[in-house]
Amino acid sequence: GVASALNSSAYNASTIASSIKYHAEFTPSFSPELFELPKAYFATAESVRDALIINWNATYEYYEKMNVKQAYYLSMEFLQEPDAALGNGGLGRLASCFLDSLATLNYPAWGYGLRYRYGLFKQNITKDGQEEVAENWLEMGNPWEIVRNDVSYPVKFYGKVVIGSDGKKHWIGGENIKAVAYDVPIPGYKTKSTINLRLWSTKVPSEDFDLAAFNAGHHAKASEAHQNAEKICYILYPGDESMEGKILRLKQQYTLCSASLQDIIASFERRSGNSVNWKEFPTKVAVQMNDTHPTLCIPELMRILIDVKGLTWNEAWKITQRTMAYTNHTVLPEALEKWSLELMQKLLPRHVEIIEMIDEELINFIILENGTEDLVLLEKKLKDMRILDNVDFPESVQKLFYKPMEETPKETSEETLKVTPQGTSKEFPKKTLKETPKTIPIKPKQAPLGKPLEPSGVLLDEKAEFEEVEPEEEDSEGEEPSFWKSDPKLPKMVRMANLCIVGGHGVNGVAEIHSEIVKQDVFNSFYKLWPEKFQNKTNGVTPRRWIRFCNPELSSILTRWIGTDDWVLNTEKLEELRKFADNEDLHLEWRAAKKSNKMKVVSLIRQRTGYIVSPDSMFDIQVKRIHEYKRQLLNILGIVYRYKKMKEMTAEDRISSFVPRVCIFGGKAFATYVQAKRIVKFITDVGATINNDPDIGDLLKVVFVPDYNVSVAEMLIPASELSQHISTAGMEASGTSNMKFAMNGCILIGTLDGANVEIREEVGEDNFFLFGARAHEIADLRTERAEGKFVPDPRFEEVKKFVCSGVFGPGDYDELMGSLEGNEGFGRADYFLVGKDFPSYLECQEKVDEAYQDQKRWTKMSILNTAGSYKFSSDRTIHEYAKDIWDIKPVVLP
Ligand code: 26R
Repeated sequence: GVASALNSSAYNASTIASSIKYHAEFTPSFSPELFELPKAYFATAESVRDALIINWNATYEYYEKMNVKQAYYLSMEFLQEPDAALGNGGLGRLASCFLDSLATLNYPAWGYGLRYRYGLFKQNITKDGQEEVAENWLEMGNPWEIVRNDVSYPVKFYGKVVIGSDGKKHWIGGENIKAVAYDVPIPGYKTKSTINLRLWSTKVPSEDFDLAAFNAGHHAKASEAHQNAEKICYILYPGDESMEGKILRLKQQYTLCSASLQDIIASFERRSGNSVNWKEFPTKVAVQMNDTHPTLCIPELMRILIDVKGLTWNEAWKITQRTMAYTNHTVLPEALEKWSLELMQKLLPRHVEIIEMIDEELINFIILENGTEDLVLLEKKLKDMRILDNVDFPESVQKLFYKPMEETPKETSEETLKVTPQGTSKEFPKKTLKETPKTIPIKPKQAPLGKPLEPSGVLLDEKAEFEEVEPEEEDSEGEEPSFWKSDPKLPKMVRMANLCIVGGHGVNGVAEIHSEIVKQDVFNSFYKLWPEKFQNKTNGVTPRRWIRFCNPELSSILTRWIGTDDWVLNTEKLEELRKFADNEDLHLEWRAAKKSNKMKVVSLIRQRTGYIVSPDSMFDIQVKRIHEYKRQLLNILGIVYRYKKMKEMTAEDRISSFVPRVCIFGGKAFATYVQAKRIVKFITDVGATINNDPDIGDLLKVVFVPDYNVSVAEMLIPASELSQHISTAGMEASGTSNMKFAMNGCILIGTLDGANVEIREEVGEDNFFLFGARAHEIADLRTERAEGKFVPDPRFEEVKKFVCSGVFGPGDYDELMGSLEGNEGFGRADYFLVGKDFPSYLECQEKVDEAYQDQKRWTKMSILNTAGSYKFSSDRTIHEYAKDIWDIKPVVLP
């Protein structure tokens, strides 16, 4: 009854009310006596969900019927609030913005992820800094999801590979679980199109319960399998210091890949009817891997196509490459995923065979492309590009370099190159070397497995060969292990990004400067080999959530001045504000809206921290994950410097020299990232001192808002006047909050990093506070520091000394301040160049104060930020992915 009421296009107060009443009564999450807020929320959400299901079904049926090409966005994180914090930060929130744009723009697309039992931890701030508490988002149930008990797939781990009677390889799993689908409908804005976010939850296959053990009283043993299956979806990013933790993470990644691909393939087969043509798979399916976390899709698709569907290696390889594409979201070396080959071999033995084969083909291809003329270069290429790291080269490849004397070198290397019979696909085209490979001095007895080549390509002499070459503990630098022999002391690894680049047709960075770094630096060897694979897709954010929903007051101003609310869909319309940038009526309205948003944050801060701040101060905000490269330390040291200067002045001078500011921080530190947690503690200590200093009053407040998440962002961003995006140049892939801030009329202070570069171009350089070293200068600056040639600005020395003097309490800041020294003993020697950028940061902050003192000028800058932000709608980004990577077209429901 409810469904049919909602099915009619007549949504009116009475059908909506009766639906809510229905759910309050018959969807039994709460006891019947009371009708309080949580119950009202659930009943309302469920009634909205009913309406969404109707559109979801219509969308699904239509796509199936039209059999159009679909894009599938695979992500370990999706970050939506208030309910589902299934993510960390930028990457997960981006995925959610993309779903909003995909639905709104009528693209046939689905998201796939995992349904973690606990989202990212809740952050408490105590006197010791950050404390993590489990975030039990499913405790009361999730009114938005629909469990599909009939949509489940087996996922297996461990076991072994056997050759079947059909002569084919088969993987017999040692541990079996099943992944069950939970669907979250994602409605588009002003369209019927409602797409799906399918989240997998893991369970034990039903037949696996050990009834006998349970009845015999071995209860723990009987439920072991359940626990084992269910723990895969317990939490996002389980600690991976232990072996257990590593296995769990790999199981998570494989579960996402395997279940999603089985689902995608089932849909393809269903849509193909009786005539499944696997060659058409890439014309119906595009899979986007959100960073490397879903990389196992590549060997998994290969495995299914070859072992289950009976395709040849070459057929499967072409299909896989044309289907998959990869987005890179970070260039930090420690965040580039590597997995232990040994671990992967145990957990996924067949996948490792496939990865080894891909690696071997890649090696052969690199040798063909480069020739063997320049062995030093070849060595560098192979080292850079191989998927397997620290793994012996296949014997066939070693033969290419070491030819036993008896074997006369051939005119061409045809023979030697026929190492992999599969190496004939177009994607690894087989080439005949034009020239005879360089003749290499040969050791008759000890050829392939003997002494390594030196970088020059010449064999070590006899003496060295038989000498004890056990490297001494202290100075082993001299004896680098050969590039084609593994070093037994180091683990063998699988480099996931390399596999993604090789196994897909597209690789993209997330801002122009980042994509350039990907091409010219991090993956340069691949770029030289396959320039056509590399693209840029500058990130975007959805204007529905990040303007229209979170900032209703600004939204109504925009609609009134632009003359239509069309800007919610067509953000280019925001540009029309430029004409009114000097209009005093607009200025009045603009400032009033900002003030009203600030008032809400005054309450939020009071409620969450107890601090009372003035809405007349400038709201200066830095919210993002706490990370050294994001340089919250630079910000807080700037504040400390400002505080010190204030203390040195008379009250009168203080008031005339400084603009009153509320400096707001927010963000979570990864639970095991010690230095990041020290930064959190330091910020709160500085706040405790300054906020209680009667000399300072409202001139300066420092607030750390605990548990920063999407909901908090929705309040802070509309209230912001200045926001800080101050990473060491070259390190922030894009940033996405910078876009949200600009849209909401906030002025940015930042380095030329990530999307800042493009934001500054769009809003105009007069409307952006720029400082700091440029990306191309960083390497030399680091060398300079390491060599002790850097002369720090006296203000930097002054501020560190002040911190260490104990003004901020008895906290131990040695490690924190020490990390900023160039001295030996403190490992990274100010790796993030806080000291280098400190003076230009201070000078830039002076310009900020000056600009703010002229409110007319500031308001104009603010308007021009909103007006210039239209490029950063995720609608623009999604159109680009659809056209350049996925080759999909909008499909509007009838
Ligand atoms: C598994 C582990 C290695 C891991 C590393 C890094 C897990 C998660 C991450 C998160 C990274 C990839 C991330 O969130 N990157 C951010 O992506 C945003 C969206 O593209 C960018 O805006 C932001 O600059 C970047 O840091």
